[in-house]
Amino acid sequence: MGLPVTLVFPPAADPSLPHGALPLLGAVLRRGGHDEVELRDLNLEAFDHLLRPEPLAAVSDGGAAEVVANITESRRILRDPVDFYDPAKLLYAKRIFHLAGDLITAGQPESRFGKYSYSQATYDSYEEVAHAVDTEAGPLAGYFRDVAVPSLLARKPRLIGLSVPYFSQLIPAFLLAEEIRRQDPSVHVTAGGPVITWGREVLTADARFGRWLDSFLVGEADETLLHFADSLAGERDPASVRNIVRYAGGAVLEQLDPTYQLNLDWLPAPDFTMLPLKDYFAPKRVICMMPTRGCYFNRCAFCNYAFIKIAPYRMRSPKLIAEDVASVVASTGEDVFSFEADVMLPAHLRSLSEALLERRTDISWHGVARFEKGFTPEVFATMREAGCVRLYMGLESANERVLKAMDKGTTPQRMADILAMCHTAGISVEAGVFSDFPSETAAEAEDTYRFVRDHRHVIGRADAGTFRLLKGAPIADEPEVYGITVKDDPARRWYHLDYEEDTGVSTGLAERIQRLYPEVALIDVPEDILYNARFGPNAFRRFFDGGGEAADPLPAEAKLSLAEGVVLHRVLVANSGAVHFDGSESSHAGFEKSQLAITIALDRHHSRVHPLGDNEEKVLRRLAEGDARAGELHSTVDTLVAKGLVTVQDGAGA
Ligand code: B12
Ligand code: SF4
Repeated sequence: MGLPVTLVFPPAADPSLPHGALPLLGAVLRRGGHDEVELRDLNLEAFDHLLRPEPLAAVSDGGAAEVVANITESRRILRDPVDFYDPAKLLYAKRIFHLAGDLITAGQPESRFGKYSYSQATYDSYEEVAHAVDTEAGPLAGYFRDVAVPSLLARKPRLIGLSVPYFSQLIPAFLLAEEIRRQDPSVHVTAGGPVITWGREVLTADARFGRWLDSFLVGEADETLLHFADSLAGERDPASVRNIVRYAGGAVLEQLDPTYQLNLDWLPAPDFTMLPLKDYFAPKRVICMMPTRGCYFNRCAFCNYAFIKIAPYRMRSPKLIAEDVASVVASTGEDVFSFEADVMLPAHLRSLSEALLERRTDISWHGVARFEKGFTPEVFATMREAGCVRLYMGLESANERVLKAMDKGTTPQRMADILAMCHTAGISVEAGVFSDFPSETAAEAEDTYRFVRDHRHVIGRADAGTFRLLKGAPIADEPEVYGITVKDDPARRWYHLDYEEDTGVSTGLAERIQRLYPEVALIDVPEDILYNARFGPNAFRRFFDGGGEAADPLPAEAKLSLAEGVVLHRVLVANSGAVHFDGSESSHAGFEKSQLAITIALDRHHSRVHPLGDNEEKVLRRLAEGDARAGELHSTVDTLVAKGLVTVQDGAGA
C-alpha cells in the first residue's frame, strides 16, 4: 500500500528514450512498500500529443504545409524497426520533427518546443521564473490544463515528484506545478534532479518558490525520497529526512547533510516496465543506467558535472550491475544500454565488462571515459567483447598548454593513442570539444581543429560547444588563476555566470568542427548509439561521407538547379543540444546564447548532410530561388555538382 505517489518527467527532453531516474526511483519506492507508485513521462506524452497533424494545422498559417502533411509519416519512421535504420528516411523524419517543434511554438519568440529547448527565459530569481510562467506558457499551458494534469490527478496521488535533469525542463516543470496547484492544492509537489540541485541556493533564498513547490530534494535522492514518502505516510519523523528543503508557512526549512552518500549496492534494479516503452520515438529504447556516480578525477577547471562536487566516486558491484542488466533485458526485451555515468575508471569499465561476459548478457552498450593512461588494447578488446560499441570522451582541446590550463590531466599524444586503440577494437568514439576557454589563442584553437580533422576517421561524432562559465566549476572558484573576473555573485545565480576576460579570443573553432560533423545538427546521441549498435563503429560517418566523383568543368551556359530532394537550412545548435532551423540568431539571446550556426544542405535521396561554406551557400540559395547558368556563378558550382547538390537541367546548357 503506502503512499500514492506519481513521479513525473516533464518536457522538454529527448522523446526517444526514457531517462534513468524514474525507473530507479519507482523501484526504490515499490521495494520500500509504496506499491501505488506511478511513473509518467510527460515529455514523451507532450511530444506525442502536440506533434500531430491537428494541433500543428491549428497553428500553421499554411506556410508549414510540408510539416503538417508529413508529421504522421515521420512519427511512424522514427518508431519503425526497418525504416528507422534507413538514414535517408531517418534524416527526413528528424527534420520534420524539429520543424514541427518550431511550428507548434510559432509566433512565440521566447519559446521553442524541441528536444532540449522550451523557454529562453533566465531563471536566476523568483521574479524571472514567475515572469516566464506568467507570460511564456506556450503550447504546454493548454496541454497541461486540459490533458496532462487531469489525468495525473485522476489517480489521486498525495505526492507528485518532478524530475528535472535538463534545463529545458525547468520552466515547464514550474508551469506544470502551477497547474497541479490550481487543480488540486492539497497534493504535495516536490522536485529533484541535477537542475534542482544546482539551483538550491536560489531556491532556498526565496520562500516565494513555495508558489510551486512544497519541497525539493538535493543530490542523489533514491533513499531520501523513500524516507520522505515514508514521512508523508506517517511512518517516519519528517525531521529525519536528509537533504530536503521544505516551504512551509512562508518559511524555508533546510535539512541539508553534506556528508550524505549512498552505498550503490543498496539500490534495487531499475524497473523500466513502469514506463510505456513502445511509445517512445525510436524502434528500440536506449536503457540508461549509472554503474558509477561521481568523478574519481574531479579536477577539470571548467566542470561542474551533476553531483561530482557533492558526493565521491563510487561503483555499484559489477555482479549486481550485470544482474540489473539481465533483469531489464528479461522484463523488457531491450538490448541497447547506456552506462553513461559522469565518468568511469578504466579498471571499472573492465570489471563491468567481465561481469557482463560472465552473466552472458547479450547487449550493446555505450559508456563514458577519460583519455586515461590505464587504457590498453586489452581493456578495449574486453569491453568490445562485452558489447561496448561506443564511448563518450572529453577531448576538449588538443593543445598542450590549454589542456594543462584546464587541468585535464591528459595529452594530445595519449588522446591519439587511445582513439587508435578504440578504432582497432571496433568502438566508436564521440569526442567532446569546446572552444574559447579563457586564454585560448586562435593558434591553439587551430591545433584542436587540425587534431579533430586529422582524426575524423577515428572520431565518430564530435560534440562541439563553446566555453560557458558554470557555477561550482574550479575556474569559477579561483577566477584570478585563469585571468578572468566573475561579474556575478554565484549565490544569486542558478547555473551560468557572467565574466570578463583579460586575454583570449573568440575563435570560431566550434562552428568549424561542427562543419566536419554536419549530421550532429539532425541526428541525436541515442540514434547514433542505436546505429552504432546495428552497423558498427562510426555508422553515420560511413553513411554520410562520400560525395560524388570529380566532374568535368561545366560550360558557362549550362542551366542549373538544385538537385531533387536537396533542402537548405541555417541550423543553430545550442550547447544544450537544442537544434533550431532557419531561426534568427538574435532571438535566442537568453540561455542558449552560446549556439553555433552552420548552414547545411540535406540530400534526402543520397542520405547525406553537407555543411556549406559561405560561397557554396550563396550559390545554392540563388539556385533555390530560380534557375541560373554556370557562368553566372562561382567556380564552386563544379564542386556542388560533383557532390550531387546541383543538377544540370535536361536539354539546357551550351
Ligand atoms: C545518461 C545521460 C544522457 C543520455 C540519456 C539522456 C536521457 N534522456 O536519459 C544521453 C547520452 C542521450 C545524454 C545526452 C545529453 N546530455 Co545528458 N546526461 C546523462 C547523465 C550522464 C546521466 C543521466 C542518468 O541517467 N542519470 C541516472 C539517474 C538515476 O540520475 P539522476 O537523473 O541524477 O537522478 C537522481 C537525482 O538527480 C534525483 N532525482 C532525479 N529525479 C528526481 C525526481 C524527484 C522528485 C526527486 C526527489 C529526485 C530526483 O534522484 C535520482 C537518484 O539519485 C547525466 C549526468 C548525471 N550525472 O545525471 C547527463 C546530463 C543529464 N546530461 C546533460 C546534457 C547537457 C546532455 C546533452 C544535452 C549534452 C550536449 N550538449 O550534447 C546531451 C544531449 C545530446 C544530444 N544533442 O542529443 C546535463 C544536463 C544539464 C543541462 N545543462 O541541461 C547532465 C546533468 C550532465 C551534466 N552536464 O552535468 N545524456
Ligand atoms: S570533465 Fe569529466 S573527468 Fe573532468 S572533472 Fe568533469 S566529470 Fe571528471
